Amino acid sequence: MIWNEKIECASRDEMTHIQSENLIKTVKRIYHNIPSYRAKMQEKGLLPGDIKSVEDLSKLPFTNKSDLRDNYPFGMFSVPMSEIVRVHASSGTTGKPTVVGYTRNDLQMWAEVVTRALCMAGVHKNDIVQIAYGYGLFTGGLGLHYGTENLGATVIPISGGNTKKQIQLMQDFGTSVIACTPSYALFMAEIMEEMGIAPDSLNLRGGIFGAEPWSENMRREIESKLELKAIDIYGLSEVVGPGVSCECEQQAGMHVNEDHFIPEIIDPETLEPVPKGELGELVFSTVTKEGIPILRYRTRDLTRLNYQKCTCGRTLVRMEKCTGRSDDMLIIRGVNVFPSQIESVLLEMSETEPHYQLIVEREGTLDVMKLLVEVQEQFFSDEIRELEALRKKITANIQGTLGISVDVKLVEPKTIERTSGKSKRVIDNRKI
Ligand code: DLL
Repeated sequence: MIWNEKIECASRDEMTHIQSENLIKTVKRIYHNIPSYRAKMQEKGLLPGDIKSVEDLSKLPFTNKSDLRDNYPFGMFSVPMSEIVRVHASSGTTGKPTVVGYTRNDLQMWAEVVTRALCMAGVHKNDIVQIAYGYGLFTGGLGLHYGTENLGATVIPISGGNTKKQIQLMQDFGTSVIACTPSYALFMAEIMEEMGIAPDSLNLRGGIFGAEPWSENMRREIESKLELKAIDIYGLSEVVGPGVSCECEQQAGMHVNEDHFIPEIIDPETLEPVPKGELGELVFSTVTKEGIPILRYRTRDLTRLNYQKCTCGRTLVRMEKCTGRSDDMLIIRGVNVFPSQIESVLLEMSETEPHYQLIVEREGTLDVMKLLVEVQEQFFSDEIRELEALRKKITANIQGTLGISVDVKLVEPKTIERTSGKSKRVIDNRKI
């Protein structure tokens, strides 16, 4: 089902028209209400009247995560606090969290885009949706919650963690759709196996997975272990939360709700837009938000855009699965390394689990990369020779893919920390 056919199947001309009208309003709103962004526009000699359509988007200055931090907590809000009905925040890795505020209209818009996303994923009114994203300041839980209610499906608001109970409720309530991070989905599959519960004894048919990067291999693993269709959902708190984009049942890119969030792809070095279809950093401008409208927000996520009409009938532009972030990309001895590449190698090997931790140290002037890898139970042996052979095999496979050496250490199954939220795959101890 397509939730809002008029918008989701609009022609490019219609979409550009809607975007341009709302962009003009948003630029005015921001210029008049957010002093820090006004100052950036003034620096460039720009007045709101200079922005006449989406064609002019690239004239505008960027917004960075640091702008939100510098204006902590509410300095980027464009309405009085009496209009704000909810706040969320994202913790980030360092410093103060970034805080976002929603007006009543914003919450309605957010519910609408999440509902569209769920329909894209093939969820319908009769589904029972277990929401195992964290509820709280994180946008995952409440974001999915209101979108699911708006669709009319049944919500189980269990939040993250308490894995055995999650599985028990799946059994007892007949959960048909699970929403959580992909790494938590894999963890649940592991616990299910331990509990002796076969996936076909459950009613699960769909999974709405996002909030962290995951590979196509990981998708296949989750789909086969949980016997469901795994759908990728994307979003970030600064833009709205989950529902910025989502895959449809074709699993061929995530449709961006571009009547609300206009995407651009830029070269993260030159900051210039890249030619259509090329890989680069994703930038968003929100054009309907009231609480905290944001122009040209640099997501640091790397992807490309596809403007072709999808076989599902939607014309909303699609973004490819994010291959990583321009800033979690590790540069090790001059080589760009994405944690997702390592994950892919491990998933291709039958002896290993996709649970790993990458520890980067600097010894003298040299970067050293240590990789802890969990070995599958049946391959974990007392024979040093066997383990050493396996270690060498993993090392060779990783080196073959990344082009740099890595010090692999095998660890016992289930020893790398699991979380119900975003997994922490990389520990970078270098002081650069
Ligand atoms: O993670 C919102 C969300 C919740 C999305 C639930 C999907 C499901 P933040 O905590 O602000 O918001 O983190 C945003 O997470 O810039 C990406 O780097 C990453 N991310 C989110 N979804 C995906 C995805 C939520 N599907 C940051 N694939 C983003 C890859 C993702 N990365």
